[in-house]
Amino acid sequence: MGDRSEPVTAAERLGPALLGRLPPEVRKPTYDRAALRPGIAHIGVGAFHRCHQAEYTDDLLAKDFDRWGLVGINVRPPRLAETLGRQDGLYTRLIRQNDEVEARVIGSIIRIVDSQDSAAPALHVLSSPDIEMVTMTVTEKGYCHIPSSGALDLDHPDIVHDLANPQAPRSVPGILARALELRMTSHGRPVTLLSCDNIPANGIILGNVVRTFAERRGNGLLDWIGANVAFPSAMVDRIAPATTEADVDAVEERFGYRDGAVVVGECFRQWVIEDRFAGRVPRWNRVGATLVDDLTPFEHLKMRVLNGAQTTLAYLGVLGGFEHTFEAVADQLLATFVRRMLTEETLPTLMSVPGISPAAYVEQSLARLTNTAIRHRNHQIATDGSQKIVQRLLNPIRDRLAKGEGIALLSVPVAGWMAYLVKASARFGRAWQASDPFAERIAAIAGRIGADSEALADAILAIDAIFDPSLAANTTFRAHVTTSLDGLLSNDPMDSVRQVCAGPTDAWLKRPARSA
Ligand code: CS2
Repeated sequence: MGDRSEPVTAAERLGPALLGRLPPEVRKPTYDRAALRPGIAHIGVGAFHRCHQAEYTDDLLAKDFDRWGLVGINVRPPRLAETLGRQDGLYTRLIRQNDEVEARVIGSIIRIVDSQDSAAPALHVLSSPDIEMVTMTVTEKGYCHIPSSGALDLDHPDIVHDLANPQAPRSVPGILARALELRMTSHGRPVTLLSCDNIPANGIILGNVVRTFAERRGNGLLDWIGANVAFPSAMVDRIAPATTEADVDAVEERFGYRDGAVVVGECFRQWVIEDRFAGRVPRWNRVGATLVDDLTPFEHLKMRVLNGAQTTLAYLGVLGGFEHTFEAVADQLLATFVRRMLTEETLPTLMSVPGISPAAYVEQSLARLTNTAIRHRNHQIATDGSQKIVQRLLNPIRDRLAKGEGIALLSVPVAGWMAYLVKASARFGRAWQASDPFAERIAAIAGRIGADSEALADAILAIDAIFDPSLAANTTFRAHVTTSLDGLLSNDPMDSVRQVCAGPTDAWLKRPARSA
């Protein structure tokens, strides 16, 4: 990184005035930013959006200039005004592969809107006739759906609020339904709402939650949506961990300017979008995105393999004392476990994917996770596991059980998620702070039950918002989860991983459970 030549305070901040004076190794927008007009709105301007959809849009503007400027909206913290806002939407996107760094300033975000205190600023943008495409990365829990069924969670406090106050919504589904209502009653222009979150059939789930609101309005909104709004599903991929102070300092040390909105990602990127739109659409397919009729095989591949591996390494990694993914996958035991799980159990559940060899995809995914410059914390990936394990682990488990196939390996990270939340509870000494919508409920279960693994597993499996009752009742699944949880809560959690790796998995199931 070289020595810091000037104190931090002396460095100029990134902004339009600096664009002409950037160091030559930093790529910058080649198009006329001043000519851009708002066309796309994005909700949830985090590291992932800045590393993915905003970069694709920047590529498109460079290649095939059109007016598609992005308006970035946050309806939850952090506020954007102090970072991206001060920089006129400009930020540095670093691609890192071990010791190599590639830097580029992205120019596609032309306005930012902080709408954390009230939905009004977001509604103003989303209902504008200029906006024809709304993309979003609002995290899995932002959809306020029930993970096991995909339906809107009518007991969610924000949903209860929004159904009672539809004109001043708080939740993403409530905000979108209100924006559509405003569009219907003003200019009536069609729009595509494109989810870019890692939930299965994300377009269907988004459509479900928004339509549930519309139906209750009873003012023709549901029919208007049917005729004027598209909810395509999409699979998005690029590993882009939360930015750290060290990343911001690294840009300053290396390139000499201050950028409060730096993002760091890996080289790999992928975007597969269901070809079903309303209104005008940015031609992202001209810059690497793929349009398909059926997204399902792509999303299963990505969520079950890449995300399944990340989630497995995150829980087993934390339990084994590893901070980041790349450290967990460098451990021989965990690497062996995750490769066996993916090849023996996950791969056979995948549909054939046009143009991709699933076996090669597994190897490529594992290789991506070894990148030492991507410092993805296991605790970050472990966050909100209740919203992630259905698509990453439970769906492949369910598919295998339906065919009478073994699930000994895939059950281990499910128990890993349980052990992670149990160990975060007061009763188990608050080993770490866990963030998950079900953390409190599981802490209460742990407080009540203590160290009886079988009773713990029973009580957690009874949470039907996560575990479909027919899966929870399956005796094979229950037995594997209980045995794994018992091992993972022991003083040597890695020993149970070692055992399952050591031999034929059904022999492992016959091991007597450690007494609670
Ligand atoms: C990660 C994802 O935090 C997580 O849940 O598994 O953010 C993952 O890095 C992306 O889906 C990669 O495309």
